[in-house]
Amino acid sequence: MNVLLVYPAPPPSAWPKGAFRSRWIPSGLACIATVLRRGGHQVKIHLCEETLELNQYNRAAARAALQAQMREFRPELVGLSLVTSGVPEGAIVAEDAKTLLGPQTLVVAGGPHPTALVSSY
Ligand code: B12
Repeated sequence: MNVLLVYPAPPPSAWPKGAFRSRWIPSGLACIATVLRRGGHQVKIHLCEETLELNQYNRAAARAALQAQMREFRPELVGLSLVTSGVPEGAIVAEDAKTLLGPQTLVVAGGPHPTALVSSY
């Protein structure tokens, strides 16, 4: 199965002192990608912050770049890793996945925000 793992970018307001882009690989998504690859799946990781930087922080251009990757890779499952501040962009990514790839596309959200919500019930 083709799996696209996406780390939506928190908005600039979530960052202290206006510093926006940090250079890091989310270890949670890296763990999941490793397990899936060992299971024989094709996995790509898309870091929205990186795409934003490559597109001079133009959100529309960064969104178009992720849409292009969806059209080319045709993932059957899109996994989102969400901190709370990344939820608004995560909703946009989920909507794009369903619109571009079809309603049968699985969209799964994980990470600190969903974990906190589940454990609060
Ligand atoms: C290390 C860390 C960082 C590092 C990350 C380093 C790295 N390489 O990953 C740095 C310093 C960069 C960082 C930055 C920030 N962090 Co931080 N960070 C942590 C910390 C201490 C550990 C995270 C971690 O690596 N866990 C280990 C990995 C393996 O676990 P994981 O990422 O949670 O992933 C697992 C599950 O969540 C799940 N999962 C994750 N993604 C997905 C996706 C799918 C589809 C599925 C099914 C499952 C799944 O599976 C993974 C494997 O078990 C947590 C606190 C904590 N105890 O979790 C805070 C924490 C995640 N950070 C937090 C915050 C707020 C931030 C910042 C927004 C702070 C800021 N204002 O700058 C930024 C966000 C950066 C960004 N771009 O999003 C909050 C998030 C709170 C919230 N409500 O969402 C936390 C929970 C701390 C807290 N209690 O406040 N952080």
